[in-house]
Amino acid sequence: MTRSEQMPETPETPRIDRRSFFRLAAGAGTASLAAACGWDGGNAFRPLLLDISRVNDWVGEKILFSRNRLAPQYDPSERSPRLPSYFISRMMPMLQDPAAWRLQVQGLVRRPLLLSLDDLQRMPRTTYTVKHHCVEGWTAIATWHGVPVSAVAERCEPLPEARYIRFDSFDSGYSNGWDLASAMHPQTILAYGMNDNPLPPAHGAPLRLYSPTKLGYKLTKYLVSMTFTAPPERPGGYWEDQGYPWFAGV
Ligand SMILES: Nc1nc2c(c(=O)[nH]1)N[C@H]1C(S)=C(S)[C@@H](COP(=O)(O)O)O[C@H]1N2
Ligand SMILES: [Mo]
Repeated sequence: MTRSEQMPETPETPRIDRRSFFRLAAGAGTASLAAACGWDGGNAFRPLLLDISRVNDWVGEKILFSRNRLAPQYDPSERSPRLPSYFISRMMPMLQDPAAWRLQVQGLVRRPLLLSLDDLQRMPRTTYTVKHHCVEGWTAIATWHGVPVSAVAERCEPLPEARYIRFDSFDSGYSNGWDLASAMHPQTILAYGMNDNPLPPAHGAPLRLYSPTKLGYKLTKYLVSMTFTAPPERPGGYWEDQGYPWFAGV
């Protein structure tokens, strides 16, 4: 992995005026919106990608978000030969005692849970081969294996007032806030496997959030807990707090 892939992304302040907001948003689904802008996930479009995500934040929350819109899947033969790894820490975050690791499910739930990796692997399993979009400009196709977040929600029984989930990691304070609808999307999973193998340390072992409908920085690696919250406590996130789009749909 190259040095630059590990360097923190520089926060930018993307600008998009209200008129282009409306022009871009009019009548377009989020996928065709990206297509209409000529975005193919290529390297040259980083600022554009950020702008599209900004627009999607608004489009996604206010008009077009559909919990059933599925991201395209690929054949395993289309996997990228190498999946770049990205983490903010200087050293790869590793657990001292992996056997003692548990996922804590807490907050506004009827049944708080403490789940081992075995527990998670015994729950409903989803596998998909999808494209990852990092806001820095790289994309990569990989296969992910895990349990849908919705299956965990079914077990912990969120209270009616729960609207968000905060995902926390053991990677020096990296976290992300998600709206409940995005978290309940069928392709939002807690992944413990990648490309038919256990999740490698570089990609968030033992457990990371994954979704092909969000930009990479929403996908919390090195998970330790998920906490259900209610408004006005919308949980922020490592990049979100520095001005990156909170909804961050692709
Ligand atoms: N804990 C933690 N999760 C993280 C990050 C991080 O630095 N720390 N980086 C995010 C970013 S910007 C991206 S693109 C993806 C990268 O996932 P990968 O390393 O498996 O390719 O993880 C996301 N999740
Ligand atoms: Mo990223």
